Parts: sequence; C-alpha cells; structure tokens
Amino acid sequence: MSDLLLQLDPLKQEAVSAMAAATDLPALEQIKGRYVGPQGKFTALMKQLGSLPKEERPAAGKVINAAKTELEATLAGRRDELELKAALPKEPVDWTAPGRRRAIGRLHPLTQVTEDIVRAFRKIGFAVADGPEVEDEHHVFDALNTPADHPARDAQDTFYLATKDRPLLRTHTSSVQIRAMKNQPPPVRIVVPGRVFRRDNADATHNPTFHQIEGLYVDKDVTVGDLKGTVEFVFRELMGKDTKIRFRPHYFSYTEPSLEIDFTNALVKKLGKDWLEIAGCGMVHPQVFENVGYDPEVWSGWAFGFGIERIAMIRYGVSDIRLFYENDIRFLNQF
Ligand code: 2NL
Repeated sequence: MSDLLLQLDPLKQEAVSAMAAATDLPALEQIKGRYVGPQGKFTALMKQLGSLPKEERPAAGKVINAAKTELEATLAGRRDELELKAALPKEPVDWTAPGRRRAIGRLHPLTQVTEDIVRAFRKIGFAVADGPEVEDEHHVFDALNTPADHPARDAQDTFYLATKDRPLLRTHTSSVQIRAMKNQPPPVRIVVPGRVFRRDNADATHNPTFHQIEGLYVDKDVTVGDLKGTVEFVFRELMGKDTKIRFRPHYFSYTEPSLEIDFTNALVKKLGKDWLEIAGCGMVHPQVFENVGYDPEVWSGWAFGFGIERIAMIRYGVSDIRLFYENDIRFLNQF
C-alpha cells in the first residue's frame, strides 16, 4: 500500500478524537480548520493524490473520499451536540420553581381587593391565618359569647349540616381567630380573609356565601386609640389618602365596647352621601379571652370585621353583588 494510504487511517483517528474532545463550538471550528480546512492536514493529504502512480489513483481516491465523508459526518454530529450544550443553562435549574409571570388571565376583583387589604396589614406586622369553613358551634358561637338563643344561631340564618354532631358552615371568620388564640399565647396580630355562609336570600347586595376579612390584635395595654389608628391607616391605603373614618356605638356579643365604622372620601361625596358604613369592630370581650384561656386582667385587644364584596362594590362602583360570582368575561375584563 502506498505511503499516502498508510498515513490516512491514523490521521482520521486523530481528527475523530480531537473532535470528540472539543468542549465548545469555537474549539470544534479550530479543529475543523486543523484537519479539513484549506490549510488542514487532511486536505494536504488529498493534494498528494496527484503524485501517486496513475493506476493507484482511483482506488486511493475512493478510500480518501470515504474517510472525508466520515469526518464530515463526525464533525456535524459533534456540532449538534455542542450547540445543544450551549443552549442549556449553565447553572443547575429548579424546574419546580414557580414562574416569574402569570401566563394568562388576571386576578378576580375580589382577590385583588383581598390582596390589597392583606398587603396593608402586613406592612404593620400582621400575619395571615386560615381555618376550616365547616365548623362547630363552639368555635362559631359559644366561644364568641353568642348565647344559645341568639337569632344568628337559628337554622333560618345559619346553614347546619344534617349529620350527627350538627356541624355548620361558618357565618364569620372569627372561628379562625378563636382557634389561633387557643393555639398560641399572646401577643397575637393576625388577619383572616375567607369565605363565610349565611342563609340570606340573594338580592342585589346579599348572597348566601360571601367573603370577609377579620383582624385581631392582642397584647398588653391595647386601646381603642390603637384600633382607630390601625383602621384609619388601612382604609387610607385602600381607599386613598383623602379618606376619613368615624366610629359609632354598636353591639356585638364578642366585643365591648362595640363600634361601627363609617368612612368618607371624594368617591362617597360623588355618590351623594356624607358617610358609608363599612365595618364593625370593638375591644375583645373579657369573656372571649376567658373562653380561649387568656387572662383578661393581663391581656387586652381589639378585633374588626368587614365584608370584602361591600368594599369591592364601593371601590369599583358595582351595584349588584351577583356580578362577582357569574364570571361573565365582559365583567371580569374590566378589572
Ligand atoms: C362586622 C363585624 C366584627 C369581630 C368582628 C371578633 C373576633 C374575635 C373576638 C372578638 Cl375572635 N371579635 N371579631 C369583632 C367586631 C366586629 O365584625 O360587621 N363584620 C362584617
């Protein structure tokens, strides 16, 4: 065999190993130049074909061409591998991490309002608490100092389940605050957004299920002044800096004193009103503290509750509560 063909196989092996060893695309391009480029070793070998005796040239040409095709295929294969490698992330990726943006759609207006309220409370150190919607009478009524003959406990007003222990659908999220106090010593600073159920017949402003947010603050020497300052801060965050609030006396079995909260701003004036009733609140009744095992001589606190739908209706000028549940896209697209 000619000298030329003896050189061919080792050179091909050398080129294949070099391509396999290339770790990125620029390195591979360099190797291509070294072997099959115009100045490459393999190209030089091809050029020597002309110096072979005439009868050896066809067979030698065939062998060299086959080797060239093989080298080109190896090169293309390695290029594909390295391109794929270049496209992969350099650092390990946690594919289970949440996405950075919502792919489609947007938040329901009630969710937007809830998140705004929660955001305002988190700014001043409140945590969010959660609890069951199917409750028992102790957590919904008894612990909250609501007597057995109170009208709210009537089956006409509350949904009771027809099973053995008479579970019921919570009529307010106060049951979650009762659970929170039983589970942890004071101080407590929580807000509880959630779905509640009352046997109201549906009309433009009532629905058998709606959403509420309640808050509870328990510490030493908590006063009505703290309550007023907090409520004022949150409503200004929510309804604008021109918002004013006022308290009127009221009655709840779980607070003493109990107060209703009215607010006003430019929006309320535009509706032709001086004040709008927006929430209820008060200082936690000593009996409620007794019921959860807190000493009312040591601890004091306030609580409030407001309806999320009512705030959303005032904020967005929606006059029919049922629009929030129909999920008509023409309504939802406006938020
Ligand atoms: C309203 C009134 C209110 C509370 C809720 C509360 C909870 C505990 C103890 C004492 Cl655990 N009070 N919650 C207090 C006052 C008013 O809601 O009109 N909601 C729409």
